[in-house]
Amino acid sequence: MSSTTNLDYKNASLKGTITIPGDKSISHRSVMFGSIAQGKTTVSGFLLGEDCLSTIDCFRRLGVEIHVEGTNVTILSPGMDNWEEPKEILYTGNSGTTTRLMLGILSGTTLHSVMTGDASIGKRPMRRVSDPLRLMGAKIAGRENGQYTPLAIQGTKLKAIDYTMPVASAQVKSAILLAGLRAEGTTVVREKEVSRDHTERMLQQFGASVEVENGVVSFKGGQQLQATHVNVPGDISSAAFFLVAGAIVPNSEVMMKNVGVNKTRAGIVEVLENMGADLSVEVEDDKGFEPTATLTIRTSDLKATTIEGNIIPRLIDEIPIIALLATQAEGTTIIRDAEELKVKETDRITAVVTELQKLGANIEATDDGMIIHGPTKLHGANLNSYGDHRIGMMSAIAALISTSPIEIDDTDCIAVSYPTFFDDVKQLLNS
Ligand code: SPQ
Repeated sequence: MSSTTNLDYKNASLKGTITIPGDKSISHRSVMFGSIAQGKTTVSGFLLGEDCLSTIDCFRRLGVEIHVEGTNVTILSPGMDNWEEPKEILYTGNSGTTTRLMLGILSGTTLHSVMTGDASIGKRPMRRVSDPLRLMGAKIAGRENGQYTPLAIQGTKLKAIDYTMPVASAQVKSAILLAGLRAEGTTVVREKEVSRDHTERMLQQFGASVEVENGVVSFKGGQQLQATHVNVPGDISSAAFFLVAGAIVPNSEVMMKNVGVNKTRAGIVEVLENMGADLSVEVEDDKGFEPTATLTIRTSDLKATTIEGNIIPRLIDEIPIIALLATQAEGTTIIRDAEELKVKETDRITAVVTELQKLGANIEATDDGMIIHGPTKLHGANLNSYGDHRIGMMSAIAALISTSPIEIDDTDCIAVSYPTFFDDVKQLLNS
């Protein structure tokens, strides 16, 4: 347990423009792909969050030279086939994306490696990745037959599989596709509900040929990636906190430029629109590998909604902050089909419901989501982040509308995805 933060925002109002830091999912992948490709890859707009720094650290241990200057990153790689066998354990910190995608990448090398992360990573399921990788021939050992870290990987020759995803997960899909890079044959991944597609887009950006049709991704093994430049847009999952804040804090207007609005990530925009939020979306770039937009949100009269089915993977990380939004909407909001929340940095159904109840919200947990009756005035309390960045930020945004101060235990975890979060809150309050 670390830093406790006491937040006392009386009569808050948010005004101004903020720059949302780089997308976490794309930043991770830029380092992974830049390390796989031989030569020099440059990245701009990189997220300096702890999770992405863990990814950089892992690749440095594999002999990849990586320089970070502000949000610009230069990757000088000997290419995946020339990586060094790591002498130390690869430490993935709090990052599920690093752990699961690295598992796929390392499986197809000739190297022996061991990966581990923090206490939260030690509880997150890895069989969802190690099982399909083993079908490809991967040699992975770990606690409970490869379910939990530490994981030991003996790289080996892989063969392609045709895999139907049992859960909607971009991490599982990406791990299989990345293993498919060095597999013999064509790897096929079938999704019932489409999850974020940054891996498919970036494979193409690095010169690979990938087919995507009706939720089926096909990718021929043995392709060499070509080093390139990656421009990382602002992270919609981070923007989500200020989209909600702008909608629920009185007298507010918040503008965010250069936010990634890839359809497989932007479910929160649809939810805000369905709830009647005063939101404008001005598309800036829809030609590049990742589309971007300027988002402007103003204080809104909100009505309840139902969130279920195939939108869930497109907003899975935004559900904690959407739950707070729903406490301020007229009527009953239902969130279902979101059982994946239970295997994130913490059980996000239990954490969200417990913490919002402490503030006086009328919210109950269900097996696969939550039910929220609104609107309710929220009051102060002592909250726990459970070491989960998204729960920490949801709690801090709640403080902007609570009638008395909110104290949050362990806000250091916010640095995992949004190290400048409190600076941006301050900037909007002072504008
Ligand atoms: O990397 P990590 O710890 O798994 O991060 C989270 C988050 O809230 O930042 C989930 F806890 O985001 C995942 C997301 O939930 C990032 C991700 C990706 O980059 O591929 C995919 C999603 O996970 P999943 O399990 O649905 O594939």
